[in-house]
Amino acid sequence: MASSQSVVKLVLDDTNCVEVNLHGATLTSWVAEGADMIFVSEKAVYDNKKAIRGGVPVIFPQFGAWELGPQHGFARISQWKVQQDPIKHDNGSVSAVFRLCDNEDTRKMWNHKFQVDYRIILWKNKLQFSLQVDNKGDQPFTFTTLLHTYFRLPDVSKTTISGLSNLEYIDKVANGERKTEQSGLLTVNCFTDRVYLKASLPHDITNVGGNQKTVHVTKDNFPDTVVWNPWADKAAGMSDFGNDEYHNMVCVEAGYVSESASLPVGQSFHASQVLEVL
Ligand code: TA6
Repeated sequence: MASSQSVVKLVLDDTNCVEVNLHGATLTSWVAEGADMIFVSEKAVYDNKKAIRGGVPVIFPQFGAWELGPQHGFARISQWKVQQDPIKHDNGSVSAVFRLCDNEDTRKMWNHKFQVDYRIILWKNKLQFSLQVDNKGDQPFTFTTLLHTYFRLPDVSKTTISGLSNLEYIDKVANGERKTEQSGLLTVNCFTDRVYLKASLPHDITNVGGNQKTVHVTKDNFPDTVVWNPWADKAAGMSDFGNDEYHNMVCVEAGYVSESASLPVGQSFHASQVLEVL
């Protein structure tokens, strides 16, 4: 990691801690009971320009291709500020808040005044991400947003993902064809890029991290769940991703992406996800 990187650490104890890089407010490590649950590519670039390949990039104000700016918007490649330094609480958690506001660069792409506050709360074996978007301007605006979580896996072929059965999904590998999930538990075994709609049930992701735990994912106001693994061919074409790293990750992403969120002047949008090690 380049020395110019600013990294904030949230430490509960020596086996439960988190690291957040202010470039994109990208959480790059979540150690739960001594095991890192989050994947970051060994080829990730830390130049304060490119999105960090892995961790939990914050996608805002656009998920996917964007005619006004970079793919997945500008939040994950912006320098965020620490709004609240890590604080230990009596309830056994430690939290920090990161903030991104509009600036000259963002307004050139997307001419709206906004404030995004991103609170990360670490408990023993549990991690909460809360996003608040405030419209600070004099015009309403719409956006899509997502937490692009990369889970670290010993072996993707041994991981199942629940909570997707019978859901309609947009299959971006099949030109956006709409399909229905037939499997009760999804195991990724090929290039996978799907936006599951109305994904309101929790997801249990099995065999995560070095100690092969199950991570229970719950969401509030993130109606969609994206599942992505580049698999071999796409991995080989990514300079910041190892050719074989697709075996050791899957993205299960809490998002508000299939429809845009509308935010009137002076109003706030809230969404959150909780990851719990069972
Ligand atoms: O979340 C899945 C996805 O939208 C895929 O289509 C793929 O593009 C992935 O994000 C990674 O995007 P990136 O811009 O980080 O290479």
